[in-house]
Amino acid sequence: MRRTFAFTLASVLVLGMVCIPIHFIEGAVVQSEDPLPTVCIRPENITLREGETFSVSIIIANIPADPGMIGVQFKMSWDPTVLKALNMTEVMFHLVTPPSEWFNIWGIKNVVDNSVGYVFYAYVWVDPYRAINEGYAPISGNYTLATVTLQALSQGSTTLHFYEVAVGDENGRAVIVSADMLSDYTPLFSSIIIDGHVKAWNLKEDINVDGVVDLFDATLLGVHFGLNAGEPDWDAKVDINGDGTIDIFDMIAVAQKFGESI
Ligand SMILES: [Ca+2]
Ligand SMILES: [Ca+2]
Repeated sequence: MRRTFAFTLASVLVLGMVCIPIHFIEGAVVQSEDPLPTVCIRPENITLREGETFSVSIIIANIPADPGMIGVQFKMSWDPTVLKALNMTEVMFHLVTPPSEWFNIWGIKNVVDNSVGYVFYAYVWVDPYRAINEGYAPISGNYTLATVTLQALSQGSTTLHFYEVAVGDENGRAVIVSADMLSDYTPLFSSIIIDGHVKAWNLKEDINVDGVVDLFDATLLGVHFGLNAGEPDWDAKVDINGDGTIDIFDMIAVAQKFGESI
C-alpha cells in the first residue's frame, strides 16, 4: 500500500510539471504559471495493460477574462486499433448561465466514434447577451471540459491528439484556435495545445505497469519473494506465472524480459 501511494504521488508530481492546472479538478480555480490559454489532458501520459480501462480529463486553462469564452469545441483522436472509447461525459456546470437553466446551453456535439477513433465536443451559450445582462460574465480561468473513458484493446501506443480546437467569445470572435484552423481564423490569443500519449501492453513481467521491465519490477519481486496466495501482502501481479507462489520461477520470467519496453 505504501509503495502504491508513493508511486501515485510521484506520478502526480511529475505530471504537475508537464501540464498546467490540476488543482481546479478538485474544485478550486488556480492561477497557472503559464499565461497562455492551454488545452491539455490529465493524465498526459498513461501506461496500462491491454484490456484495462482508464479515464482522462480534457482541460482548458488560462482562458482570458477579456473577452472570456461563451463556446468551445474540440476533437480528440486516437488509433482505433489500440483504444476504444466507452463514453464522454461533459463537465459543463460552469457553462450553465444561470446555473439552473440547462436549456441555455446548446450541446452541439457530443460524439464518440470508435470506427474513426475520435470524440467531437462542442458547447455554446444559447443566449450570451441575456446571460451577460443578468450578470454572468463570459467564462474565464481553468475548467475541465469533459471526461473520456477509454479501454486498451490491444498492445500498442497512440497519441490522444487534439485538433479543431476553438474557443469563441460572445461576438463570434476566435479567442483561440488550434494550428490546423489558423488558415481560416485569426485568433485573439496564441495558445498551447498538448496531446496525450497512451501505451498499452500485455507484458506481465512489467509488474508496476510503467512500460519497461527493469530494476523496480525486480525489486517488487524481491519484496514479495516467498509469499503464497492469501498471505498478508500477497499481490497477484507479482506472481508472474500465476502458480500461487512467488519464487525463483517468477524471477526467471522477469530476468528473461529484463530491459524490454514498449
Ligand atoms: Ca516496470
Ligand atoms: Ca509464481
